Amino acid sequence: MAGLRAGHVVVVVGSRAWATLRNVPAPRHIASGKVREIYEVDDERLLFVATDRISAYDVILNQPIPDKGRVLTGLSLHFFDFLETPNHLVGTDLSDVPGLDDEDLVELRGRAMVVRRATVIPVECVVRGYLYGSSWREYRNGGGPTTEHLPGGLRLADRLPEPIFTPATKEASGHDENITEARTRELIGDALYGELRERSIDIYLRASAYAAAKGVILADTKFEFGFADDELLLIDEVLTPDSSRYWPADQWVPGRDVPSFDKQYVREWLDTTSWDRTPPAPDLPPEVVEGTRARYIEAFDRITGTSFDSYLAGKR
Ligand code: PZK
Repeated sequence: MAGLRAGHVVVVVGSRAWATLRNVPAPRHIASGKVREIYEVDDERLLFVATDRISAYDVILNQPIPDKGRVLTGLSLHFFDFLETPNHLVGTDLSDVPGLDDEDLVELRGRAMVVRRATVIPVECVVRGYLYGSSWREYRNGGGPTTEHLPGGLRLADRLPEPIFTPATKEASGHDENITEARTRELIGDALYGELRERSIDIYLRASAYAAAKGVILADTKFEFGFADDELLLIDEVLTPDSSRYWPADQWVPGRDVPSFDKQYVREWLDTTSWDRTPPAPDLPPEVVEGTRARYIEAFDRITGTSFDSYLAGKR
């Protein structure tokens, strides 16, 4: 949130307070992800913010996609509600978050969640129902951590006999590294491994059945969990297009690449340029920004069965 600045004071002219309206320091910035930011609210709570930044081919593009962060936050809220599994969401009311001015509230509308502070478990809980991405590359190249429990003879994008739990660790490089079941058990212990696998696969099964009813395949997804007061909570964003691979069901052909719901449009434009996929990316023309935004909103409407406009209308 560029815009959270400390040190403003209320200016009183006559009996009227105007202006700048920040009589409390701005929330302290805690962490930046590629496309998300976290701020401190108090000892127990954080402000989780989804920005409009977008990455493609692992590079952050120069142009934000207006409302992308609101679409992703709306999808996370939708699935926290649908799943009814213990999670970190406290709410979206920002009126009792100290240090936000009117400008911040406008910027944050629909894109911020107040969440419970948790101790983050250092394992990304990936569930895969289809063979794609890094798992397909491991499989094709003779096997790796994610393929140790798979049968032979599978093709790219094949549906797996049953969903598999394929944890990864966040590396300093920013890339996730797939790790074996044995390595995961060493890192977090057998008891927690069993709980995370069961929770993750259960959530995947329910979310993928939900998506299938809307004509959407949830190919794979990544969850994070944390502990708060000894309770195991689902944290982070959930089942968004940034944390999940969503495919239009009618575009799925085993053996072929499948276009991603949200990013295919911008990737196809990038592929028309001579860009070598190293930073910086080429500037997106306005019509590509607008077309990408439309795809995110279409994904929201299709997956939630509601409208993004009605979601926003409900946020203040
Ligand atoms: C937490 N991240 C990932 C990094 C981001 C997000 N409920 C929580 N309690 C404590 N810590 C976190 C959470 C959550 N969610 C998540 N880092 C810390 C991350 C950078 C930017 F937006």
